[in-house]
Amino acid sequence: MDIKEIKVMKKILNINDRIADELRKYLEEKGILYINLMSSPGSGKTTILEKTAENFGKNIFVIEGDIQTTLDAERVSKAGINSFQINTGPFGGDCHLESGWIKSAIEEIDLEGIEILFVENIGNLVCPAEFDVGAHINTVVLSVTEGEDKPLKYPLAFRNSQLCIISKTDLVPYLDISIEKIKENIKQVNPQMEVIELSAKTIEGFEDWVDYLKKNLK
Ligand SMILES: Nc1nc2c(ncn2[C@@H]2O[C@H](COP(=O)(O)OP(=O)(O)O)[C@@H](O)[C@H]2O)c(=O)[nH]1
Ligand SMILES: [Mg+2]
Repeated sequence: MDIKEIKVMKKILNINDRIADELRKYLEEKGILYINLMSSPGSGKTTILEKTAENFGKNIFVIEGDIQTTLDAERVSKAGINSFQINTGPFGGDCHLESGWIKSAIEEIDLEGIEILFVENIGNLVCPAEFDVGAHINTVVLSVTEGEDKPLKYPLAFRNSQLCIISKTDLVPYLDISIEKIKENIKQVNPQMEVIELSAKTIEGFEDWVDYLKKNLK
């Protein structure tokens, strides 16, 4: 029996990656920091954005990605942040955002005076990590309720990101979980990854996040 083998030696730059590179450069030139927030549903992304408006400032813009509803856009809008909602539901319900969709959104929004553009990616710890949206910083939000093993079980999101926010730290006393163990597991997957621990409820650790943003402004 003949077995045919195709060896893919080099990743061919696909359209998504090409647009992602263009976006990264475009926002760099405009002096706007571009951050992609990825996580499983409910880890606290939208709450972090609401509290970022309070603690960093309102000169930020959020592109919200969801399969259905404009609920998150409404929440950040109540917090005083301008936003743009992308829903994938009407187009097949994709579980991630692609760079072309972000580009189309950016063409429609006014980024004058904006210091940071956030993408709140669709809640899913798998698919969004496979699609470069052109962000300067990919961030994984991992809440303490999700368990210590998630960096090991979902390594791509951690490998393709520069920052991990360990969220909901106010809940640690009620859980059988060690933040040190989570950090060890992150290190195993991505030794370079920066880690910030915070609670968006009590605001403990939030100044580290605000400092991180200020340090990385373009
Ligand atoms: N105890 C606690 N709850 C939080 C914290 N951050 C978010 N939550 C709650 O977690 C739930 C999901 O948060 P949300 O921001 O919608 O998560 P998202 O799906 O990642 O955007 C909400 O009920 C929030 O009130 C936190 O720091 N501590
Ligand atoms: Mg959300």
